[in-house]
Amino acid sequence: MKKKHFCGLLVALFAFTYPVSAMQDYPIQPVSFTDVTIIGEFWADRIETNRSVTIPTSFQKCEESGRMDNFERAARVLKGDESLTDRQVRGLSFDDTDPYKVLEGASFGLSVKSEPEMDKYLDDLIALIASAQEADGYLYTARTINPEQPHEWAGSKRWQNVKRLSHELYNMGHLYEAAAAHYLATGKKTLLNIAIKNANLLCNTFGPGKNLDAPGHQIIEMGLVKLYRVTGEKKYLDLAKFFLDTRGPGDGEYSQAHKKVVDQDEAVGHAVRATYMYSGMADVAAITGNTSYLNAIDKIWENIVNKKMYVTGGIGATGSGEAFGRNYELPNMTAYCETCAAIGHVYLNQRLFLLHGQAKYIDVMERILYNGLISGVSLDGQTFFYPNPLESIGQHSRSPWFGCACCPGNIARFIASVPGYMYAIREDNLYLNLFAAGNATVTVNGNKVEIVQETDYPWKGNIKLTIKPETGTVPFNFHVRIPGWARNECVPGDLYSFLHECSECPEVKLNGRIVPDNLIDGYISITRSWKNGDTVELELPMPVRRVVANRKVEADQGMVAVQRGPIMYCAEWPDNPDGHVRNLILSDEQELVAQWREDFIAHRNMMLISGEADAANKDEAGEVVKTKQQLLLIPYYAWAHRGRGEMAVWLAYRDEAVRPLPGPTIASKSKLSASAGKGSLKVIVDQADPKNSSDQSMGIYHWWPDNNCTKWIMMEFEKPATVSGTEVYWFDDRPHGGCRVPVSWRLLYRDGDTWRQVKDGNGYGVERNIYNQTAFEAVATDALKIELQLSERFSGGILEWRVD
Ligand code: FUB
Ligand code: ZN
Repeated sequence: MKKKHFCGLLVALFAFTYPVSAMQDYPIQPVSFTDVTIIGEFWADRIETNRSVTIPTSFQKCEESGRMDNFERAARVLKGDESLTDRQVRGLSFDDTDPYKVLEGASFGLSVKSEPEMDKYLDDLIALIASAQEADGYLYTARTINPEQPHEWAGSKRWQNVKRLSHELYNMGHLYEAAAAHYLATGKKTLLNIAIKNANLLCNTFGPGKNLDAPGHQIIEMGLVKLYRVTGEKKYLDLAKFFLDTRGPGDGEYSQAHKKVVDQDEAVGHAVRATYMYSGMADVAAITGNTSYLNAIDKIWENIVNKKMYVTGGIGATGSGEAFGRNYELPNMTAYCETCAAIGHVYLNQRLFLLHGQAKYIDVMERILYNGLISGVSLDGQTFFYPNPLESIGQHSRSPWFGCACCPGNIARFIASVPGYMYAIREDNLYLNLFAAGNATVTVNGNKVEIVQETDYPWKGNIKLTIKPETGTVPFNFHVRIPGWARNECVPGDLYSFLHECSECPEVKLNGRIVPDNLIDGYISITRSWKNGDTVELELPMPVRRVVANRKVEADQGMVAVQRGPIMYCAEWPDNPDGHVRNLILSDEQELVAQWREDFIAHRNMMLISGEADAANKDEAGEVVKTKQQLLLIPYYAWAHRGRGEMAVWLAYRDEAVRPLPGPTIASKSKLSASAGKGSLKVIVDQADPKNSSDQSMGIYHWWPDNNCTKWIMMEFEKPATVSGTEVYWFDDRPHGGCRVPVSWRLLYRDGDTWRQVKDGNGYGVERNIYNQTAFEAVATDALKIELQLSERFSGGILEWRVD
């Protein structure tokens, strides 16, 4: 296997240790990414691509999209520059966070690799940020540019909307995170001083006896803890705790303000806000010993992992509110699984591991990392996913940037720090959590030890570790994680399981001799005085596994997903005959084989899975016909690199789950067009019957958020036909969504160049949960058109359209 080198540790001038020594913190401490060098192709490629492509292009996007200009205009306003004519606040109230996040990622990069040009770029950017900070520390361009007419979410006065959408504190959370990273990377206090000035303002503004409002979007809590760690100023920690304690009850699930944080036991509301809050609770609990926070986040973790997590590790089932769904509500095509939420989910699991020392958190973290998180950025580092769905009919594609660009910057900062998730230390205990070729320098009980890791993980399950104490022998307990997937445990809990037991067992050898299988908390522990050249070898069998979901997950019933090692697979259109994959049936008997492929998607090497499947198609009579064909599966993270088309993580293996291709009907063979809306029009003629009007599982075509207007959908037949009836299944996602059945509609047919209404049309129903039938006088035509009137307050959409 080809190896690319990631140059680590060239400039480890400032190690990532907290300067304030006697501070209580997580009982287990991660080994800083500055002390871990990855050379293994999988992550080295990601990290290098992030450094050399994602970070510079994200900065460029921030420049092109006016995000830097916002700081510049705010600065000119503060200087009283009368020549500034454009004082209109545009974009989103949290656009400042995008440069902050990329700055954080770039700082992480500077911690391991000297880049004078980037260093200078950051200096200039920091000077720009400083110039936009108000005299008392307030920093929020969405108001400073035009305090009389700030951003519509900002509120007319400072903090007025802080509980809702102003994001004044969210912006600062990201600033503090960037400031800590920049300071630790470069030793410069330029950004840190900006953060401190702002944090002091917050300490004077918020707290008991002052403003009691909770932040509408969390992250300030984590940011304040980082600021506390680098400065030792306890008031920042106290403010973080205050922001947690002042939240709720009675302020809604969206921002987790429905209950006091310590009373929460279910993951609800906006998934990014939620995971940032739970992570902030873990941080404060680690430092203060607050057990009520711990009890709450332990229960919430159980809820996520047992009831609300996708098999890719993604979270957030619904786009409405970018939120967690109900327990077991995990639709695939409409899965939200925001990239930022995957990152927040990693933060939470890492923190729970640092508190509890159990590998089950790393099992979840690994699942997120290799699947639903890195799917958020293309292999060339240039395009991104915001939601990461598990199924597509071609409506999804990556984008180089977004109006709401929270995800690219988050990726940029996260990927740079990945080596920091591999090892951890607690006194004389060294934990090995993630596998990647490279080396790490750890300090166990005051002794420096180098660990060299040789492996082709995640493609091969053999890992060789060579231990090299700097001097003499060093006693410590080496805890080597045995991933759940290698122990027949797909996930901790019962949300997903392997369809079949694997009889091959993992094996650990110390200096060539098998170590007894004394698994504790997911680790095999070896206690000894380690001497130079000691080796630990790990053999993790990696057969292809079939995964099934808990019976309560309706969306996955009768379906199977494929996993090998930590990687989840999917079927994508370019690799399978006719470009259809949602109609495939992967029977239980079918053998699946791992197949190494070099220079494949985006010129990357990867393990594929091949076999055979049945393709299910309906014939003219509507009967399902099955045909054998080749099946090729690719790692889920690598999908959507070759244009739009079908993709599915879950494939049917039982009859009830089969989704045949539509039979040849007038509708299915027609060309469809409509007034501009969202979704794919193909779904409305796919002959998949919706369960009800809010069933989005098969896709919808909708016009949200448009309302109070007329829309149309047109069906142009392959050849003229005589038609006399039609059936329409309307989309309606009441009570929470924004779509309802239309107020009225009519059917037109094409007569030469003219559209005429069908004669004696009766029906025109606008009922929910049924096919609304309309019969009319038979007419020979080559096209039909529905014209519908959306209601005054709501938008609308369509699930299925049949023609008789
Ligand atoms: O509100 C700020 C960010 O924008 C959230 O974290 C994302 O979910 C997106 O809504
Ligand atoms: Zn995001």
